[in-house]
Amino acid sequence: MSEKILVIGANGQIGTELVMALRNIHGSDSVIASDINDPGYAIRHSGPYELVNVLDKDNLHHIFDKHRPTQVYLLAAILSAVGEQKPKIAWDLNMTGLLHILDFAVEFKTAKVFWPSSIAVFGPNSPQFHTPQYCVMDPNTVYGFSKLAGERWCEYYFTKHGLDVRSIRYPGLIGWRANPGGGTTDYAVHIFHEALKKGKYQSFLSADTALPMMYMDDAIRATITLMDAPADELTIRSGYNLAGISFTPAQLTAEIQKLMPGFEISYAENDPRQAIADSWPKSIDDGYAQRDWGWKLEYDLADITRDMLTNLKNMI
Ligand code: AKB
Repeated sequence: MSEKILVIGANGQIGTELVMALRNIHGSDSVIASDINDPGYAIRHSGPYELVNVLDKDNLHHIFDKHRPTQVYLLAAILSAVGEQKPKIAWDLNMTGLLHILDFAVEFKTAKVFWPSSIAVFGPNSPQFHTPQYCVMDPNTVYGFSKLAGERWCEYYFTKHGLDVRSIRYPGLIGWRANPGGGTTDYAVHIFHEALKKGKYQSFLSADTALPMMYMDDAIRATITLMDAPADELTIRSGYNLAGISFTPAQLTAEIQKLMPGFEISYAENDPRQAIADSWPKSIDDGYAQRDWGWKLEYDLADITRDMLTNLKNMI
């Protein structure tokens, strides 16, 4: 069957890379990029594009009717740090947007839906190390509990409506093609830009704040692998834990300094993102992803650092 894939939130950190990866696999005309804002050059000139506000139900219905997508990736969301500044808006976008997509996917018989969850579904009473798939989950950010509620909706639509929804609890994502927007893990991208521009960086997280992170190439590969996996091999319809690698700002700094010995780091105090990071796991157990769809990480911290600096050098 030839695919018609709709990616909503195509201009974001994941969307920018996922659209291009999907167009390489399925052909440009099969992947419709969409976002609330105009796309960047690469997306606009490599295939079809629609302006879509996921909260505009009538327009979204029209887009589903027009394209009849076989797969939908819903990536439009407000992340953890901005979510704390605009809690009601974040809840509305993250929840109402998801419910629109789930309803239209049922109505138009969309074969598969992907929706990103996050390590933010865990909270201060979740186990902090090797956090398992199933454990206490008491997220204390709006983003975190919108992701946890969203996972419950995804599993509910799978059970009640037979909708093939798939999801990953992404760690912090690091990539050079697009910037993250409004997250707590964003420091791990900003640090590379500032290292190359100014030779120094002030981290908004403390030196010893360990968080699970993943290189974008691994994250895109994980997403596509999960979406290609046989449905009957998937045992989780909420969101799969994905571990990535865990490191602190101090460890990332040391890795950058191996390639840029003069790079300097300082640490801000009292940044509100510190409390968010402190409520999240330090490392994750992703045994279910390994077992169900053969997940295996490729990029370690040294690989990420080398790749980021090499690619960003040509852009900055
Ligand atoms: C954030 O920091 O909010 C995101 C996430 C971990 O989901 N990158």
